[in-house]
Amino acid sequence: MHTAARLGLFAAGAAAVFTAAFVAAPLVIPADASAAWTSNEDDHMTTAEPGHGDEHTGAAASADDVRGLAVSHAGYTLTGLRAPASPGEQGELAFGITDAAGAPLTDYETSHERDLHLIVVRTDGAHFRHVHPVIDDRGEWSLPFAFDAAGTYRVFADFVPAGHGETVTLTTTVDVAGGFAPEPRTSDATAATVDGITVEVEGELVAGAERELVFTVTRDGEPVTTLEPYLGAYGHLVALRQGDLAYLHVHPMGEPGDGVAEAGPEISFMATAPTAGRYLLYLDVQLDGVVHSIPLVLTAGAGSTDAAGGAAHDGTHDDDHDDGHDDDHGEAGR
Ligand SMILES: [Cu+2]
Repeated sequence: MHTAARLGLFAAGAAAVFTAAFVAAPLVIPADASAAWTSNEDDHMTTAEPGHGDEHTGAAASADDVRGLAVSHAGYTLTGLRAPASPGEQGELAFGITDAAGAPLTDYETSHERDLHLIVVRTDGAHFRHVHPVIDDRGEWSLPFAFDAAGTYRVFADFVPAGHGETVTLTTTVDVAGGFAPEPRTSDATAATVDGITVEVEGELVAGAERELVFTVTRDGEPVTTLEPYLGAYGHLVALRQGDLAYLHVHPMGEPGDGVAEAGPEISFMATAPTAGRYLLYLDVQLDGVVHSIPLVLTAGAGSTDAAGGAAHDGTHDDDHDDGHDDDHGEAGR
């Protein structure tokens, strides 16, 4: 998918070489960052970098890498979502995808070993689920489902329509009744432990540039080297932009059996953050037949001038994040 675009972005990002050391991104991004994503109060001149297409605006750059903001895209529409209405209610999550003619879409291309990937996450980033519904002969996708907490959830359907050749990510919301206790992600989290499995991430996210993120998996302090293939890789990474939960372009480096990718303790992904700001990462790994989702949080620094709507904070360099912005992410430096 988007091979040309991806290569182009990779070339743009190649100017700044990936460094293993985690660099704390010092930008202060307010919780309501939507304004900051489209404008910038800095009085620096926007400086176009040689070699970057001048017409390649932030909007164009973002369009390649931001998905999952619309219920309808490229003629495909997510319709008829049904879900349990309250926490603890055992029910079914079901929906359909229609094509441009309004007919149910029944032909899909397998991607990452499935015809459709479904992500369900509460809007504060909590209660992430990555599941795989099954389709019936009328084109309705469904799976048994129960919410474990109240709140508003975003549902993402990620799929490749047969003959379309590109991934489509559609989204809708579902409200689950009851008392809602928000769990906002107010700081970066470069390490987390779930089910006794600890994951630590190294690498940085930079607006408009592809970067490698390396995740190290340990259990009881010991490196895990027995990760099992899951969805065609040794891990699956979902990255969402805090604020609008835009769905990022992420792809694993290598696959089981390629002679390069190893079954841990390190697994790598290439990720492109469309804009500066905080991102919610969810790494799925499979161990002993069980899939575990580990949530992490990273802040992307402002990158090249053709990202973030041309809102470069300093046109003279891409790699220096220590430019005097207050740093409220002290824990990010590990
Ligand atoms: Cu999936």
